[in-house]
Amino acid sequence: MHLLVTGGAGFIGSNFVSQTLRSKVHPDIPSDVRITVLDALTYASGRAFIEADIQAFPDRCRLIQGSILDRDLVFALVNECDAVVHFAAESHNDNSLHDPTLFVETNVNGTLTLLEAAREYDKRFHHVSTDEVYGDLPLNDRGKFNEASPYRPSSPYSASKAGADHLVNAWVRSFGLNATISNCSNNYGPRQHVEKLVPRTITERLQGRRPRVYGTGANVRDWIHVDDHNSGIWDVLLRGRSGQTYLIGANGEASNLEVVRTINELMGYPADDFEFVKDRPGHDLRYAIDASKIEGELGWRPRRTNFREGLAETIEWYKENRAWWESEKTATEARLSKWGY
Ligand code: NAD
Ligand code: TDX
Repeated sequence: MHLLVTGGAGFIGSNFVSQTLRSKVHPDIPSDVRITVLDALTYASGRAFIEADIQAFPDRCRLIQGSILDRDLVFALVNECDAVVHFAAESHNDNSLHDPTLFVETNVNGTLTLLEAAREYDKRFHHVSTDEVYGDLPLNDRGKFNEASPYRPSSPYSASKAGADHLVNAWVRSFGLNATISNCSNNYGPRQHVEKLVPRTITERLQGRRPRVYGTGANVRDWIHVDDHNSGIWDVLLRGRSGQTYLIGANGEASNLEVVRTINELMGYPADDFEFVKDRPGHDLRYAIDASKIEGELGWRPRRTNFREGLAETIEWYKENRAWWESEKTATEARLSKWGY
């Protein structure tokens, strides 16, 4: 099996590539799977992770630096592979509020280019999406998103991901493309860019500053370890039905205050040693996933459900990998502080 993994140098994609080559996260990964990573290597990527994989598996992994918007390149690479796993995206909500055009170009037009290539060469296509396409849920409520939830995206980022989802479904219906979508909740784990809540909080502490909480900190996210997300992607890739959407989530609801307090405690600081900063415009209140479809139909189960333990491991990873994130940290903090965060 030859996979074309777009965005395979990013947070979730690079974990997917590394774990797949080592036959981890899922028991049914074909032992001869080969991977071509197509990644533009933007600020959010970790080239070093893929280079290490290429060194460990020179016959099974390669990296093509290029854009999913490059039609000739995309068509050539899709033609060579058996299936596309599409992670590539601009992924940060705050950035999307400041440069929406880039998000629409990458997330919508980039997906369109890939879909056209998959249609031309009749390839299996899996689109990695987010629960944010469904907007948000009320705080202090027990309701959850499921596959029938209406699309109601709030930010330019989530609107661009919603647009891409609609394109995928239209290519199934209109052209008979063999395609699936997974919409996952907030991931955490190693290799996530320092602009996101968990790594930002950890690395602020490691550089001697206090974490920042947007608004009141009451907003709830449904946390899942990146390995559990990737095991779900493998289930959908191997056994998902074309035209179907599968929601992936691990019952990991926590408010931002709870996340920051837990990281503070795990790192030896008083729980409430953080600063409140301004709120994100249009800030989604709460996400929560009902994963019963992927559990019932495909037998997927999350394994890394102890969030405190997962956070402790993630903290260790950031302590041991300063060289990777420190180079991005200064620029990221300059950007976020300019916006009042
Ligand atoms: P990320 O920002 O860490 O990585 C994105 C990768 O895409 C980077 O390596 C970047 O270089 C690459 N990329 C960007 N533009 C490109 C282009 N034009 N051509 C080729 N490559 C390009 O993102 P992530 O957190 O790993 O998210 C991966 C996917 O999963 C995204 O589609 C995102 O919407 C989705 N998702 C993320 C989460 C989460 O919590 N992080 C949750 C649900 C879904
Ligand atoms: O310093 C911070 N303080 C803070 O309170 C940061 C960086 C964030 N926050 C808040 C904003 C959100 O309520 O924490 C929450 C999480 O923020 P992000 O890490 O920016 O993630 P979010 O906006 O929830 O989106 C993430 O999950 C869904 C990913 O970035 C998306 O790619 C994914 O689709």
